[in-house]
Amino acid sequence: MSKPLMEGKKGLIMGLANDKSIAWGIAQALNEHGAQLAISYQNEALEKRVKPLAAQLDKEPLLLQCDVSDSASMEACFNELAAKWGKIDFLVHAIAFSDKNQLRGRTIDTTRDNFAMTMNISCFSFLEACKYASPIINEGGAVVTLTYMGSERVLPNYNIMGVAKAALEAAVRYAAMDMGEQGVRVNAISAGPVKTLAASGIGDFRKMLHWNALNSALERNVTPEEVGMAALGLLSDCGTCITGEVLHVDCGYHIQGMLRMKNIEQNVEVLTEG
Ligand code: NAD
Ligand code: 0WE
Repeated sequence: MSKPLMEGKKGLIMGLANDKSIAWGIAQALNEHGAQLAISYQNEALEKRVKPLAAQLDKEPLLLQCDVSDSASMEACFNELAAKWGKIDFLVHAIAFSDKNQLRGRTIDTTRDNFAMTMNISCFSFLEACKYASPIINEGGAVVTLTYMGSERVLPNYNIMGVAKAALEAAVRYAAMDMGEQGVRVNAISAGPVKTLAASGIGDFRKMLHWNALNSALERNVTPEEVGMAALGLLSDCGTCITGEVLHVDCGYHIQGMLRMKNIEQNVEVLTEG
């Protein structure tokens, strides 16, 4: 391999839950390229899952607890990061949450409380993380967050999450202007569907994966490792003039204008089974 892309770079990954997490795919790609990682996890229950993953990295990571619904927890996390490391070079935000019971039915039935909570955790937390990262991130640094095509088009059951992701993508553009003044880039990756904890219990998710594979340009789904490689590109010096961008990492699903008839006809049974 030529020179590792992240040698000498340090940064924080927020949103690691388990080995299926997109954040883990990103952590592995950055680790392989020499990055030193800090990892934040939501609560003690997840600490148990995160520790054995942390042990698999080449450089021992700094583990921090951070519940993004609580500004004090967020501030404490960044204070500890600043105290231990001083400066960082990158930030990864891979966090979203909404009430599961409202990830079905009609979006217009979303409650005021769940609207606020969903926007708070899935969008505001990104802005607040950028705010706390701003004084400690080096010039030439970069931020990446994760979004989904449900921000641009209506997908069944994604509901208020789609609204929150549209806000997140706008937040990426505003944060890119703010942080551009300090030479820091801010981008989003719009990933295709991946079977993670955040996708578990979603009705018909298996069928959705199948549908995406049949209709994407590459006729398959993305892996967390591939999302990790794209994040590596955006966070490393491969991406030095890319900012404010939403990069689709979805095997080309988003360009599709009409379903692939041959594939649908051959898969009617699996797509319609109960
Ligand atoms: P995941 O369940 O592995 O990760 C979601 C993370 O959000 C978890 O680590 C969870 O602890 C964290 N989180 C939720 N509430 C939090 C809080 N209050 N404080 C701190 N952390 C909190 O699932 P994932 O699919 O890897 O999700 C990561 C990101 O990728 C999310 O933004 C999601 O919207 C996005 N995304 C996922 C898919 C997919 O199909 N899985 C596709 C596109 C984008
Ligand atoms: O952004 C996401 C996950 C969003 C999510 C999922 C959950 C499930 C568990 C947010 N909050 C919760 N809350 C829970 O309690 N994705 C892009 C994955 C995803 O979720 C969907 C999808 C896709 C794709 C929900 C409905 C339809 C499609």
